Amino acid sequence: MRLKLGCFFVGVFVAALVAAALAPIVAAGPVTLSYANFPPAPTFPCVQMEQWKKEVEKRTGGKVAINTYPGGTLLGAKGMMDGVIEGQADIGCLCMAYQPGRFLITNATSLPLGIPSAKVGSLVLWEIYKKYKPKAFAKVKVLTMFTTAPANVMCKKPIRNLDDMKGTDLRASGGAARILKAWGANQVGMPMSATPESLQKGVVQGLFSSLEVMKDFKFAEICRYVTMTDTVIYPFAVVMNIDSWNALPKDVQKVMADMSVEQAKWTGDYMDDHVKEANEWSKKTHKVEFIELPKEEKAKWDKLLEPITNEWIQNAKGKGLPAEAIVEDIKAFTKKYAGQ
Ligand code: DTR
Repeated sequence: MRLKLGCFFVGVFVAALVAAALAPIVAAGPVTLSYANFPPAPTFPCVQMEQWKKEVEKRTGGKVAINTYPGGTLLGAKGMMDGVIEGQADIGCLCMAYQPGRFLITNATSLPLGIPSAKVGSLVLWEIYKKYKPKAFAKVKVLTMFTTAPANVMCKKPIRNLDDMKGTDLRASGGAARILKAWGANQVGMPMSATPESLQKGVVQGLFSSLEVMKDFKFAEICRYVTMTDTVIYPFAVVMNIDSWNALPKDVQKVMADMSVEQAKWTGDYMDDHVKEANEWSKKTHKVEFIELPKEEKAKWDKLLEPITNEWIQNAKGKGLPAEAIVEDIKAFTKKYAGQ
């Protein structure tokens, strides 16, 4: 009896200890994560961020709460990767074109290789990431990747041929910058988030990007002409601080990892649909003229882009990368996904 009573007290004591140890965990509620993004809330990188947040919170049954920071309120366009590595945000969304040398492999998807849509681009990019596991991402957990729809020229003046293009101040970043130079424009580099002010102030006359920005940034109010080139996509990545990732419960990690491709596809679909909607809106609301280049003219534009892929191959080879294989893979994956 005495022994039993002793055991009872020891049991109560141990239970109390365990309860005390667990109390802060239970009381702390869900794991809270910060998610930084550089452009304003209505733009597509932030729309996909909100979609991901909603799904993760739902699928983890409230175990995780994500606080989103659009508009560069936590980290800006160029500081995103390092900010996440340093833990200033748990998660961050970055446009790889803004640091072309740093993301050499994944930026190969923005070579003029004929990726026809954001959906195809996003799936191709994810395949390339998975296959080559670039060192640039060694210090983070990559949650997903996606791309824009192909880029076109938006301008204050009509651009109908290469002569119109010559010397025009146009904004673009990364691989797309090289393209504008090939066409004879005066390329000005800056992140998308800096573009509205530059257009307002007349620093640039237009820009080269996917067309959803005509609506999301209201560029159609200023740029009344679009020249259709459907040239290259811009790749994006969503990365997570490695310590924040390692601290997550395994089942939460699984929810996020399982969403990688799904999120890439969702974003691609959203982007492709949204471009169509933005084009209709631009025509209707601001009478924007969409200029289709005649066949012979388009052939001239395309010819000027031919050396670009070769240049990239030479540069990447010099850095010890299997450059030709990467380009061939991008073409093969594009064929696979465009055919579906
Ligand atoms: N085309 C790239 C990336 C881009 C396209 N749409 C948006 C919206 C918000 C931020 C970036 C982008 C660019 O020109 O920067």
